[in-house]
Amino acid sequence: MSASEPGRNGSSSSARNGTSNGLSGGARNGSGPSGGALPRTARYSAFSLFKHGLRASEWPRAWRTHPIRDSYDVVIIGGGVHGLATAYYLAANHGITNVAVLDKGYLGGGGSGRNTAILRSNYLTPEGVAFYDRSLELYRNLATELNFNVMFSRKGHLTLAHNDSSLRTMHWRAEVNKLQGVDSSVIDPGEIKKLVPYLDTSADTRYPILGALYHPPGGIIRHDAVNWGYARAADALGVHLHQQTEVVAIETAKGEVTGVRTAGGRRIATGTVLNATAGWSSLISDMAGVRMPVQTSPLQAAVTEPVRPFLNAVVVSGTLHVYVSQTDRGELVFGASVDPFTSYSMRGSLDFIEGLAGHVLELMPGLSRMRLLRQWAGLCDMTPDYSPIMGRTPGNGFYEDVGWGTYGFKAGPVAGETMAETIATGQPAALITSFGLDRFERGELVGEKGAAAVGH
Ligand code: PYC
Repeated sequence: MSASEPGRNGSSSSARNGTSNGLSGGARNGSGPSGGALPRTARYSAFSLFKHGLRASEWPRAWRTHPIRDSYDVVIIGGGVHGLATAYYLAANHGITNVAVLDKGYLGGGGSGRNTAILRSNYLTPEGVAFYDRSLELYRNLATELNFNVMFSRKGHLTLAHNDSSLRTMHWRAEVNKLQGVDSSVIDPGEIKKLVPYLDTSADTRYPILGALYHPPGGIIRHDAVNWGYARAADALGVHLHQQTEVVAIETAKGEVTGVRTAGGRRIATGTVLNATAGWSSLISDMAGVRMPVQTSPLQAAVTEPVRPFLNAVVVSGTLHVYVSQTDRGELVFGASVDPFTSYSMRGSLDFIEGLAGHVLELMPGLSRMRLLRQWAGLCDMTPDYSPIMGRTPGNGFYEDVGWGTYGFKAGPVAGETMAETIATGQPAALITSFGLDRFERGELVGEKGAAAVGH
């Protein structure tokens, strides 16, 4: 590729191959859009499945373990979808491969494996719509890009309105979406019933359904597969993934990041640290001396036994504080609003499950005999305006990709792509310029509360 040729996704080849940030980018290792060959990795295909079946041979491990190096160009704290995607795009788009992802637990064990895997881009602000729509586009092509079946299922997404004020917000969102080229419209109860026959759309319920924001491109995906797909692809490009490696300190000298320390007593030298954690993001930021306007609350979810496919769309009701979708295996996945207190607890509560069951039955009385299998919680870092905090902080070499509230999983790919560009070039990527920490000083908030699935 010549120096003047634009790279993929509009990133310049100077950003990809060398950086104004002093990070050593090189030629890309061969990964690429639309499933270019990933080095050192067995490609998954019908043929390789057949071959492995015939030989009864083991599949190679999806990613390797490595000794921790004394130094890396970039250290990413947090091995969820954001951290893994950033590592992947640093390597794939910018040729920066001397990268470590550190996680205090296991890859995808935090919010990335605890969310309800709903994808959508029907947000309220132009900035939010453009950002999440790029994520949806990346998600749509992810299976091919990563050569990993992430089970994206474009079911369509319905946000129900049970009163005039939410109907007004649905119209508002639909108009903002359309202006950004995103397919959303308000539909009436008759059309809703056709899409989801099991919904009680009659007028004599406690909260009659007046209409819905219908967003056909929305859907669900298999969240673990997304994490594993990015981990495998990042590993294949040379990124080191270190699980059970908790960061306990970030070292700085004269305002510049110089390294991190792990709970195991290791010092890792680096000039660039990305905080891609959820739940503990404000504690990690504190280590670099950066205060975050973030409060952490649990968000609970639950899953039922599998039943035959009957639910053709993701259904959300803000008034009843519930969302529900059916996985390809047939389970119903439910969630609600964040718990009304701050906490780091990831346990489910009886109170939640009782409220959830009552609300689900108001929407779909036919589900009264379904049995719940499991419930759990994840941690949501809520910001004052429900938009994330992304980009470089005043501490040189310290980057933030935090404050995702209840939107984090949806944003994984685009957060990875834009943070990789921001780190590689030293300039905020165009899609994240509104999400900097300094917006709180300037009072230029990006209010996305109105696009929350349910009231929080
Ligand atoms: O914003 O669609 C959403 C959502 C669903 C669950 C958590 N957030």
